[in-house]
Formats: sequence, C-alpha cells, structure tokens
Amino acid sequence: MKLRNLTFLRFLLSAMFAALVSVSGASIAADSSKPIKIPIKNWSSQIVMAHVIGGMFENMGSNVEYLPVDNQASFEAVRAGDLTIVHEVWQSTMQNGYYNAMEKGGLIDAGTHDVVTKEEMGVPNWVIEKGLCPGLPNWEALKDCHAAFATPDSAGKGRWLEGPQSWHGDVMPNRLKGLGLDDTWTVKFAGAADALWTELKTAEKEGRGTVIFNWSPNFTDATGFTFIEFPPYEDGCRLADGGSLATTGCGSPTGWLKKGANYKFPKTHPKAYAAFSKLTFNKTHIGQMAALVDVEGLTHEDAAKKWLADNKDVWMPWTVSTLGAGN
Ligand code: TMO
Repeated sequence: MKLRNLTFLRFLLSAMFAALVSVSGASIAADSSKPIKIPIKNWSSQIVMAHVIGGMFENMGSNVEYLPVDNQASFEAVRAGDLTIVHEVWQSTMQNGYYNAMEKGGLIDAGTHDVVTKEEMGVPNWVIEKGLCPGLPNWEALKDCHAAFATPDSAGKGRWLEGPQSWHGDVMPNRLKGLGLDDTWTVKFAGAADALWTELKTAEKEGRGTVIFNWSPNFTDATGFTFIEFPPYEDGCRLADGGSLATTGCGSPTGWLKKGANYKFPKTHPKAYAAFSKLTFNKTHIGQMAALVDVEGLTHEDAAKKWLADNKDVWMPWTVSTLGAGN
C-alpha cells in the first residue's frame, strides 16, 4: 500500500472511532446532571476513595459534590437522600447503622468490595520486637505490662489510643471493663486519624510502648503492625447489641466492606449507579489510597488523581455501560 493510502486508512479509522465515541457520549446524557453527593469522613482511604469514585463519575460525564459527614450519621443521610452513596461501610463498626437505614427504607445495598476487613487495637511490630509486653499479641499479656504504655495524660495507667469517638462509640472502654483491665489501662480518643500516625512516630522516638486503634486494609499492612488477639467475637457480645460487661471483652470480628446508595440513584443516574455497583477495591488498592496520603504526603485530591492515572486498567472497565438504549 502506498503511503498516501495508509494515511487515508488511518484517517478513516480515527473518524470511525470518533463516531463510536460520540454515540456512547450521547447515551451518557441519560444520567441526570444533578450532582451525585459523596461523603467525606475522617480517615485517608475513605477520603481518597471518595475522590477516586467522584473522578470516575466525572469521567462518565456526571457532576459530583463532596459533603463532610459524621460517620455514624452518614447512613441516615443516604436514606434521606442528603447523600447519594456511602462507599466504605466497615462491617464491625458500621453494620448497625447501615442495616437500620435499610430496614427503615431508602438505603440500598450496592455491593461488596473484594477484601476482608479488620478494625482492632494493636501495636507496631517494634513493640513486640523490643519485648515491651512479653506475650503479645495474646491480650492476657496486657495484665502485666501497663507501665511501659503510660503517658502524661494517663495517670499511671497504660493508654490505648482509640480513633475519634464518632467511629465506634464506647466499644473500647467497654472492652477494657469486660476484660477486667480498666484498673490498669485507660482509653483516650484521638481527635482525628492523623493523631494515630503521629503517636506511632512519637512512641518509637521516645522508646515507650503504644497501643493504638488501627485497621486493615491500611498503609500499616506494609509497614508492620500486629493486632492484639482478644477473646473471640460473638454475635451480641457488645453492649449496643444486647451484651453486658460479662461479654464486652470480645474482640472485633473480621468482616466485609460494603457500599450503599440512596434507592433513587439507579433511576436518576443509571450509568453511574451501574459503575458504582460494579466497582470493587481490594486490599492493595485501599492500602495504596491510604499510603499516598499517610506515607507519601499527597493531598487527598492529588492522591486520587494519581491513583486514577496509575490504575486506568482497574477502574475504566467498571465505567463501560452494558445498559440498553435510553440509558
Ligand atoms: C472506620 N475505620 C476504618 C477508620 O476504622
């Protein structure tokens, strides 16, 4: 084939491609231009994932709006339509709020991420390696080592640094009582997740022990963190589920990570809803989203942009519509 013909063939192919793109572009217009309302909570993977999902929606032609929200209030907000989605529902701390909103009507299940979750008190690995509490990760080791975990605000008791109280209320103070450890250990609540990571650095510098609340998937999966092994979780062991101080010593269960949506979302934004219900992040993805902020120091927005740019092969297929004409 002559060079000119080749050039023409290229032109023809790209014109055909442009026509295809504009056909799918036209059908995208079936989604409402009203903004999809996405919650912003107060831990890194949740915020980065909010912007990742928002970026996906924008790439599909939708408008998005980000709204700061209290974690436990967010399920009722989805039910009422003040939020369109929730994208990180952690079973062990949020299933009550999630299922209550579903039972009242208005919040629907939008699928499950491809990951097993854990939210639990634990220690950075160097605490174990330095022998600051011999016998860890078995919780009974805590009976004899509180002194190495005291801080100026703990009145001689060992300190557990919990996350913000809005994450799971009094589960951890009740844990200490249920285990009979509240004479020698106390719980302090962090103002925000950042305080947990600062505590890891400070304690290591000061050479004192530290017990913090943490979760997986998180960036600490890669940096070395061990969850304490408490008595096994049983349905109903927590106070909020009908338990008593005889049972609140139970540990956290492993669990799922779910998504939820307002029941109107599939109707107002069929394509965005289809993409949202298909998307499923795994342990590596979620760990990366947290690490881009908490290890590499990017803003949440920049972290999301970088994650989207580096992972087109992961998320683009979810945005390809298989819905019929008119959607
Ligand atoms: C809700 N969280 C993942 C921070 O435990």
